[in-house]
Amino acid sequence: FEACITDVGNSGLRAEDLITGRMRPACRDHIGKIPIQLAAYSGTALAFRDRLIIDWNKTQQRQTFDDQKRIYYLSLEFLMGRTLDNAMLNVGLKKVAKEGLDDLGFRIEDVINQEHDAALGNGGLGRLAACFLDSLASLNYPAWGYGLRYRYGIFKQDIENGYQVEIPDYWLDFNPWEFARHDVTVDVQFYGWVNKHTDDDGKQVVSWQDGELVTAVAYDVPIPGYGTSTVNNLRLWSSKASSGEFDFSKFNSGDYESAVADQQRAETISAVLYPNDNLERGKELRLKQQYFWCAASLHDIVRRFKKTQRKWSEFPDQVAIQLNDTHPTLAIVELQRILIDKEGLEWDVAWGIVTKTFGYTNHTVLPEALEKWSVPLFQNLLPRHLQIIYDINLFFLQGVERRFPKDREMLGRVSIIEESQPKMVRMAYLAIVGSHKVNGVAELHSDLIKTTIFKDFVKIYGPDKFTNVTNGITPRRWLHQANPRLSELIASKLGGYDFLKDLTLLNKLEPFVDDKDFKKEWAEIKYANKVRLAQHILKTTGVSVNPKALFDVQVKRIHEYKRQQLNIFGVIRRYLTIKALKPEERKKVLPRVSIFGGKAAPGYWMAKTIIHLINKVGEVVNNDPDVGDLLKVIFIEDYNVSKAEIITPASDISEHISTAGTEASGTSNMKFVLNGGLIIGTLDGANIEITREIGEQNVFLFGNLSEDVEDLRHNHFYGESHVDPELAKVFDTIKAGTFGDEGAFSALIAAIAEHGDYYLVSDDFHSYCSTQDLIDESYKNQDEWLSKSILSVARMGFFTSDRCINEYADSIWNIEPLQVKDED
Ligand code: 26W
Repeated sequence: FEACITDVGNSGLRAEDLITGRMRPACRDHIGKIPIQLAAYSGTALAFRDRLIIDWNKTQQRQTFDDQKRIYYLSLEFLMGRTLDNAMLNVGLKKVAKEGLDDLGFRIEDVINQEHDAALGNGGLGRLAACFLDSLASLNYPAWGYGLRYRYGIFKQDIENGYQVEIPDYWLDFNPWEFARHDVTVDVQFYGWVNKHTDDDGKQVVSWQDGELVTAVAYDVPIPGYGTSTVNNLRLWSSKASSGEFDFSKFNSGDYESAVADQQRAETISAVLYPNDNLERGKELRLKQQYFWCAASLHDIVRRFKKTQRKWSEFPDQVAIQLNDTHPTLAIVELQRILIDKEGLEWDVAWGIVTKTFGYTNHTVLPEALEKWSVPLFQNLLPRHLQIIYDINLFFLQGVERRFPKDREMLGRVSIIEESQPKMVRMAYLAIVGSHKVNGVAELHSDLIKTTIFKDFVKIYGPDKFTNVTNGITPRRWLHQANPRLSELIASKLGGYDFLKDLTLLNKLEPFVDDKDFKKEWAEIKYANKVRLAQHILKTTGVSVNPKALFDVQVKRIHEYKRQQLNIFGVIRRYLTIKALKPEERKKVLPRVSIFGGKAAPGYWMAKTIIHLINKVGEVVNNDPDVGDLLKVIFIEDYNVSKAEIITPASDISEHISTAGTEASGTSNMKFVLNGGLIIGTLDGANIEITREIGEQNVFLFGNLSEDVEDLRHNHFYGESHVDPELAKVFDTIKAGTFGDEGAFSALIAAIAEHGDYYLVSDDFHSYCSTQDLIDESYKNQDEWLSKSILSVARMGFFTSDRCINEYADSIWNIEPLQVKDED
């Protein structure tokens, strides 16, 4: 593959030639010898990249010259997906490229599809970071993203005999969107010991000595904005053995193997993205990744600040750092360390600067996801940081004690150090103490963190430190790119594409809700999107689905709290209902295709069991002649960003059915509604705000409320047996071996029937099923359904990540956009 690209380069074929069609005959011959679509992709990508570089340089110069406050977004995950289509949109020459490629005999879609997804993330948190980068650039904010350049992104998922199999995702063979900056490196220290001594002036000096060094090398990725020439920077760090570290003595003495092993150990740090979503496992390599990335980023930020020769007190006026969950919390400690150990500031002065600089976003209340690191692990890997954490904790607890002298238990509850065996560092508490603002990602979630996991901190700091910024999505990728025909139809009514920059303009669609022709086109577009998905399903699974059926989609990470098991149990009930009907009664049944997709963490056995059950149900249902087209069950392999771009526009109903109080926000709910799909959901996360915006009559809500969840759980243990009778029938069917070896699914059933049903599957089952029945009825009235779809889209303006970024900028970062003048 690499050779092909080199061939393109050696052939003298200029990237621009591919686009404009001015290809010399010699090149035409040459290109015939290599995988032609790849050559077309690389040529097109390089051409657009050339254009981006110019604006990228200008933007960086402008931001340096202007020297305004910048926002640095620290995230261990950036789930970018593909870049070419987005680059074409933002550069604004997609039409030219399309025509050029057409002339050369290429379809632009095929060329776009050549690109490997940049899948440096697990799910919601990583994709949110990618949407934020898009909005920051589109709104001209001086912003940098900082992350890790994993050699392997999230694994590729194969399904074999109904089981998930993980394949490594090596994605860097040819990546035209990154620029190695071998001139930008940082040496990062690990292990070693702390030396405290008094210098000649009687001042205490602390230094961290020995241990090992690993070098961080910067790779820069341009982030173009839409409708502006701003191109921001995403800097990803890659690890390699430090040149000081590569042990030439070993090498020369013939100990070649161990010299190479050292090198590999260094490279391991940025080798692979941890595939756990919402589960903390406490692995040393993960802590190494976190420190490596925080230290390199902080060093870079401080280096940039120092060039301006400002006083340290101005640091928070120049720098805002946002922590995307607790993963980058060490950045707080690292900045304090730099200021006191290296720059010689007094503790209190330094700490004042640190707390004004950081903001922390919480993305989950699940207890198993809250990061804790064992003190002995810390002591070994980052001895100086552990001391600083102890000091932060000491001063914090002293303050708490003064304020709440009577509450003896408070200290133990809020301590950054948990007094367990072994002791643990509670990263969320450290993040709160070290930040000036803490935010949740949807209203309910922000309320929940204030009343549950962070309740004591609200008492200590007062409510103003805690705020809400409801998530959003970029309409450029999730409407215009994913659903070009819908975007075009909207633009035709709104008089242009301004809505892609100001999504509230969508409300101008409301008057068209009774426009017959408009509705017809709206329906045709949905149908065409369903046909496209049906083709994908046929190609990848061999199952033919009827695009006229209701498409019911649940795509997201597989997790018990997201309740794909509730969905598949509902599907089994539907299957049993159809089977029990007489042939003439079956004619009245509305055909449905239940579509699932998503990855399970490799070590999450229960999630893997759910995938297995979905596939086994599919095998039986899809081949049952009694059922035919009335029900199909599909599991789409390897769900990722580019598949989401095909799936999202094709749904009639999508499912957002987490146990109330468990899904912090959800963002796919927003994507589906923005594409004219309706949703079935619980009163959880952003579903609540979506309902408020688009109107209750346009959402299918069901299930228990978050305030009742605790009591219900309690009842499961102390009340009588609770399995819903309809659900019990489903369990009996599974136990009878209808879907193969019943033993394979016994744990899934036991979790509900015997082990307390933590996620309230049985409690919500009845309400879920009757709401699904209501959906069938509603879908039969297509005219009304279309009205709901149009009205919903018209009222989705709030959920753009542009609004969200403006809220962060105003209420947390205190930064202004940097206006781009025409002559720039
Ligand atoms: C330490 C392991 C780990 C890894 C990832 C713990 C937690 C995470 C993430 C915080 C999980 C995540 O992606 N959370 C999702 O964040 C989205 C963006 O805010 C929300 O929309 C989702 O509701 C939330 O589950």
